Amino acid sequence: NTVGVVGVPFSGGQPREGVDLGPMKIIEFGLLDQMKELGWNVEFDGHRDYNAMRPAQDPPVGKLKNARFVSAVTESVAQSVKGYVEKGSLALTLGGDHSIALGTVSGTMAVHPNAGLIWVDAHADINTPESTESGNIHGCPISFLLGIAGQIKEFSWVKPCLTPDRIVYIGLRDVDAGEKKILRENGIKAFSMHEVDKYGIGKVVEMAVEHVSPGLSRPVHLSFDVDALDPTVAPSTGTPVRGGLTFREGHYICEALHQTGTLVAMDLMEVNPSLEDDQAVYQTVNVGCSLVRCAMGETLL
Ligand code: DIR
Ligand code: MN
Ligand code: MN
Ligand code: MN
Repeated sequence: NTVGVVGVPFSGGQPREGVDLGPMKIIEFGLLDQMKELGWNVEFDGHRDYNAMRPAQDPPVGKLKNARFVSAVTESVAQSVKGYVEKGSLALTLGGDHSIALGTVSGTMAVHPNAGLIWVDAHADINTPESTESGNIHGCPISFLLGIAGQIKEFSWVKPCLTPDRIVYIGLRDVDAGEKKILRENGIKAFSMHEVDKYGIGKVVEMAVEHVSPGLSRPVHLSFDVDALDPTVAPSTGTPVRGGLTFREGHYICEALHQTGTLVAMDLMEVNPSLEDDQAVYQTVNVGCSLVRCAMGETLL
């Protein structure tokens, strides 16, 4: 088993500096060796320098901030992820902000056009260029992937590659009014924290998997925003929201997805080592690595 690690030190999808340092911190913490200890062959081509891709001028495109920069970086990420997935490796992308998933999911879908997407997040990240209040593209990747973002020429490389029946959310609790309307109108399945409380995480994951990969018939891409976890568990992230997943609930999701044998790609996003104190950063990086290990087969017994 081979894992291809894509480190994406990029923060242009949101305004807070430092989330670009996430991949370096996670690798420094020892994730590559930890994966080797689990029996994986690890390919890592080093941290990219995306600064060379920053355009000299990047004025807002409608409300969207840094559109050209986000587009260039995510197009490159899509190629990297596609490369790993097409040779049968697990593509593991370390962010960076969640706009990067525009690239990772595009890369997976280029190889497995029918793959399911499990999006674990406090936020729905499904704003359109019209509905976004912040203009931050990390709140928008799903709308582009679904092809409901309209034609934005700066993102002409993005092919709609996702259908509303192949995405499911777990952990939502901070969804904009415009996003709620989009979720409703498209009939998108979502397990908010309310459903996690109601059914328990075991049942939620079972239902989520069955939704995007009925009878385990489709490969699965897991996109994990660390802010899905409660801020007491993962404090060092740009947009923490209280009332999140417990340590065990987050890990259970990863363990259970590993057990399905369907995982072809995973994203770990929004770890920001420049927020909060050293202890909070350590805790967040530590839990991030631990989630990845569980998705790669680490077990309690
Ligand atoms: C908000 C926040 N819905 C936005 N989104 C965040 O900016 O569109 N996503 N924080 O991770
Ligand atoms: Mn997100
Ligand atoms: Mn989020
Ligand atoms: Mn928010």
